[in-house]
Amino acid sequence: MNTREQLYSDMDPHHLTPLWEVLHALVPKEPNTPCVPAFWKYSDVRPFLMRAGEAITAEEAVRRVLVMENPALRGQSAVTQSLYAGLQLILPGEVAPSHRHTQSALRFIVEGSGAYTAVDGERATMHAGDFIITPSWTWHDHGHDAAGPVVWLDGLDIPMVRFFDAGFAENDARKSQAVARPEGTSFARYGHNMAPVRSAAPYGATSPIFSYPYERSREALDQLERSAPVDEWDGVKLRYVNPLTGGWPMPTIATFMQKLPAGFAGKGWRQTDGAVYSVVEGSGSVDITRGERTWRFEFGPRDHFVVPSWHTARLSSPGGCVLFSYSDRPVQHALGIHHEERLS
Ligand code: GTQ
Repeated sequence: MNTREQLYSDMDPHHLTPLWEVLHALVPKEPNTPCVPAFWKYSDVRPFLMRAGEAITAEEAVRRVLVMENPALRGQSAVTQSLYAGLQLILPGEVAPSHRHTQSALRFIVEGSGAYTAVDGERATMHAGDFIITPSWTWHDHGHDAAGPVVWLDGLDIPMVRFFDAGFAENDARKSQAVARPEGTSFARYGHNMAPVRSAAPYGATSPIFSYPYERSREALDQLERSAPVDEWDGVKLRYVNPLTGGWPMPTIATFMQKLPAGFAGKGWRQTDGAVYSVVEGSGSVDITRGERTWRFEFGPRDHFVVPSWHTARLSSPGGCVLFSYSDRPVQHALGIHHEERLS
C-alpha cells in the first residue's frame, strides 16, 4: 500500500474520508441529477387504479394512491429528488380518514367530480382541473357522496421533509372531521382580490385559499391568449399565488398553469427546479434532452410527465393544450439557487 492508501485505510474505522477523492461529485460544474425524464400515460395507469379500487377500500388503505416513482429513484417514493407524486382514487360512498402531517399537499383533480376534501373544517368539492391545497399540519379527510370514480394527482414535499428529518403525523380520532364553515367561505374571504380587515394568515406561509377552481384559471389563460403576447418558451403561463403575500401558494411547492395555443412550437429552456406536469386538456409533445440523450413524450389529457432539473425541454402543441405543473422553486428561491436558461 502506498502512503495515501495506508492513510485511507487507517482512518476509515474513525469514519474519516478524503474530500479530494469526491470533490468533483460533491460540487459538480452544473446540476447532475440522478432523476430521469419519465412519462405515465393515463390509459396505462387507469386500469391499475381501478384494480386498486377492487383490491382495497379507501378506508383500509387510509390513502388509496399509486405512487409515481421516478424510474431512476425506485423505492424512494420520489418523482424528483425533492417531490412526491401519486394518483389517488376515491369511489362513491368512501371516506379516506382524517389525519394531519407536517408535509404539505396539493391535489390536482384529474378525473371525475363531486368528491370533496375537507381542510380545517371546510370542504372543497372537486372538479377536474381544480388545484386544492392541504396546508402543513391541518386535519384533512377526503370523501365522495356523488357518482363515479374521482382521481386526483397528489403532489407532496415528502422527500424534502424526509431530507430535513422534520416530519410529524397524527391520526384523527374522528373518521371525518366536522364541517365548521360552509363550502366557499375561504374563497369568499380571500379569492376576490380582497381580504378580511382584521385577521392574520390562517395557515402561516400557506395560502388561505385552498381551492383554486379550474374555471377561473382557464378563463384567465383564454383571455391572455387573445389579448397578450404569447411567450415563445411557455405559451401563456401563470403561477398560482398566495393572495396575502403575492408569493407561492405553498412554502415548498410552486404551481403553474399554462396554455399552449394551437400551432405552438416552443423554444427550449432548462431550469434547476425539476417539474411534474399533469395534462388537463388537449394534446402535444415534449422533447427533453440531456447531453447526448433525448426523450420525446406525446401527451394527451390526464397524462403525467417529469422534466428533471437542468434537462432542456421544448413543448409543442399542434391543436393547443392546457398543462398544470409543480416544482420545488419556492425552496430554491429561498436559498437563492434557482437558475434558468432560455435558449434562443
Ligand atoms: O391525502 O393525506 O398521496 O398523506 C400521500 C400521503 C396523499 C393524503 C398521498 C398523504 C396523502
